[in-house]
Amino acid sequence: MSSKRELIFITTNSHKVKEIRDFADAESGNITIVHRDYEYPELQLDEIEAVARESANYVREKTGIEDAFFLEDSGLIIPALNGFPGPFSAFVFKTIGNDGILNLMADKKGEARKATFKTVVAFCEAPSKTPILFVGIAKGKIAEEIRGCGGFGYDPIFEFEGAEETFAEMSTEEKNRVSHRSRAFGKLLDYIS
Ligand code: ITT
Repeated sequence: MSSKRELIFITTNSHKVKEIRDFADAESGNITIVHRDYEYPELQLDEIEAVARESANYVREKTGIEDAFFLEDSGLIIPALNGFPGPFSAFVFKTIGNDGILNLMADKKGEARKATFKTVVAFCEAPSKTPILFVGIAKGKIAEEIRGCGGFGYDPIFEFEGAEETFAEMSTEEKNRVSHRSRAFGKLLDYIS
């Protein structure tokens, strides 16, 4: 008989599932990630925390899900662009993409290229409980050009601080060692263990 605990992860993004599964296997071995590909509306709120929390509330109410689940909202924050694209990262990626971000950053040098990835995991333990949030960040900078073909989304333009490579030039294992997502999810693993 297996003593593994199942944890439902609600996302439409298969790359997120791979990263979370790999991290859970490496860190715990006791957690089975069950992927539910449920699409909920991309809420346009000012904070990534609010998007994660309200998305979890939406899923809880709309689906009537009884089991514990989590979802997460992530974004790229560029201080030199006043925090853009932040909570609007999904829309911005679909519209202007990595080339558009590089164009907006064309005149930014040195410190002005700093950027932060942020993930907020929202965990619902039971239908009657409000979501608990776990935040993870990864600091780095916007690369001068698109590099690498691993990862997804903004990975080809994000260089983790102190690293030569973009996230797209790293393996999943390497990205998981330092990423915003693994840091946020690691806090959830600590909470439930
Ligand atoms: P779900 O909401 O269904 O989970 P999504 O892809 O819409 O999937 P987000 O809203 O959290 O996920 O992502 C916002 C944008 O940021 C989206 O364009 C992603 O591709 C991008 N993104 C999120 N995490 C990333 C990461 O680790 N590396 C690079 N880009 C990322």
